[in-house]
Amino acid sequence: MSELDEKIPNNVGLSTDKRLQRALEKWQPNYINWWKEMGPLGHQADNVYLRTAISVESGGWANFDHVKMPDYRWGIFLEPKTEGKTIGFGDELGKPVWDEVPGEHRNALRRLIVTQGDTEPASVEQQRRLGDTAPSMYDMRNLFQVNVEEGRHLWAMVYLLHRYFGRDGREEAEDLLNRRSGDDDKPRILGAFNEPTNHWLSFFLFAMFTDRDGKYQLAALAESGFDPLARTCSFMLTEEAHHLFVGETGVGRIVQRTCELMKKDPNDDARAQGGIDLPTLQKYINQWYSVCLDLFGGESSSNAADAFAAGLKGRYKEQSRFEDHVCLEGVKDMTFVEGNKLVTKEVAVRTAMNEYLREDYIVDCQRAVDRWNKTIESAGINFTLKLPSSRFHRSIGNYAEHSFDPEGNLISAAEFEAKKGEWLSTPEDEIYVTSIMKPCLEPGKIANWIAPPRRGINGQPFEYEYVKLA
Ligand code: BYC
Ligand code: FE
Ligand code: FE
Repeated sequence: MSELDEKIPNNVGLSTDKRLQRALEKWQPNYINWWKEMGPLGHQADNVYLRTAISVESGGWANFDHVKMPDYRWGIFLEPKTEGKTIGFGDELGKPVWDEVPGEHRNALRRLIVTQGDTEPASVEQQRRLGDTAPSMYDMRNLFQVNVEEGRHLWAMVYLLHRYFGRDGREEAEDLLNRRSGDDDKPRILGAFNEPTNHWLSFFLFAMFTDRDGKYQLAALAESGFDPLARTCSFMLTEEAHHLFVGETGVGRIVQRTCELMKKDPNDDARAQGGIDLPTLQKYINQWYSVCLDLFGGESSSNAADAFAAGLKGRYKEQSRFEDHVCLEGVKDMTFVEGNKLVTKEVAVRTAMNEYLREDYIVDCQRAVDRWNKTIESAGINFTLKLPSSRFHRSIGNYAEHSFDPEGNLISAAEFEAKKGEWLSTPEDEIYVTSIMKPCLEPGKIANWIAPPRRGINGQPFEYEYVKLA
């Protein structure tokens, strides 16, 4: 193995691709500078029990060791190529997949890749201050694992830009290091990636809802007729599973602990016991879920129709779940606001592609909520967590300019303002939740507001020293 391949693990022939090497040689130091400036604050010298992908073979992408995050080996991996693969949907169905960027789709593809790439460093920026308030060493390690892998996902998109898009690709790759989450002048591209994530409740909901959007978007791009994009996204999905696990079980552990605290309290008041009460959790669910629904774009979208027609972005599990991959016939009923009423109209199937993806996402979210509710039920507590209507609190698409209650009823802006504090987290909730985020950094110990996990990472016990603080 060459020294370069050792430094940047890859299966893209980096050591023999001089052009790619030159592009990466320029970009990599800027990436490291970005990581040191915007990555986990105050924990760059810690030794963290991290999983590093060093090959795509089974086992090769899950190597565990204590490493300092700036020394993490960010690699470039594509799912191995399948010979004879054909485009799976759209106008070019059945033609061979593209190994290079087709000229007529260059701009659309670059835009998809840049939009995807932008989310990865954004999430690291959003989470950079969380290390100091980790509820346990186990959780701190999971946060940093997610962070380095989001860093690798940025590498994945930058590889595509460098390898397939020439000069403007290199410029876009630089810009991915220059935008900043929440910055007024140069914000990240998509809404949810500029939202503050100031405490671990928001972190877990982010990993639950926002990373889950990532799963669906990556799965849609994994169907792409542009084969390098499809293969890159397929491999990213193997890492994504852990992020979703962190989010879903993180919220699940909060629910469990809240139930325990309620039972301890004479008035069933989890807050009085220093925990996160279920109504507050519901508000944060409403907040993060609605912001993440926006990430799927408008319900009716000509951009989405064009991307499908061109064979660039498919549906979730396009190959295994659908028979008609052309979608020129048929319509989907969709709800619009007209005057002061909700009306149902038919939309061409291709134009509804964002909505189909969002619907699959919603089913997946509901499955997780049902599991949390089982915990509440088992504790004998009468409370049900709910996903709000997909019309509630939206900033993109059919419902953006209107107000809805969590059940999806159209209401006036004044009514929404009056009820907002019951439905979405308030500044007071933020202050309270932030106030209970006391770090708990002794191996085996856990903060009061969350239950410990059932098991540790990679067969290690919960008490394992997942992070050796510098
Ligand atoms: N915020 O036709 P429309 C992840 C814009 S997460 C702000 O309805 P379209 C991760 C849109 O650009 C996965 N602007 O939607 C998770 C368009 O602008 P123009 C991220 C928005 O074009 C956790 C206009 O509104 N991956 O990986 O179909 C941690 C109308 O758009 C938003 C991807 O998103 C928004 N939320 O766009 C780390 C995949 N939504 O044309 C990582 C790549 C829409 O009027 N992106 N706009 O200027 C795409 O597939 C699509 O671009 C979108 C939908 C999903 C964003
Ligand atoms: Fe990612
Ligand atoms: Fe992720």
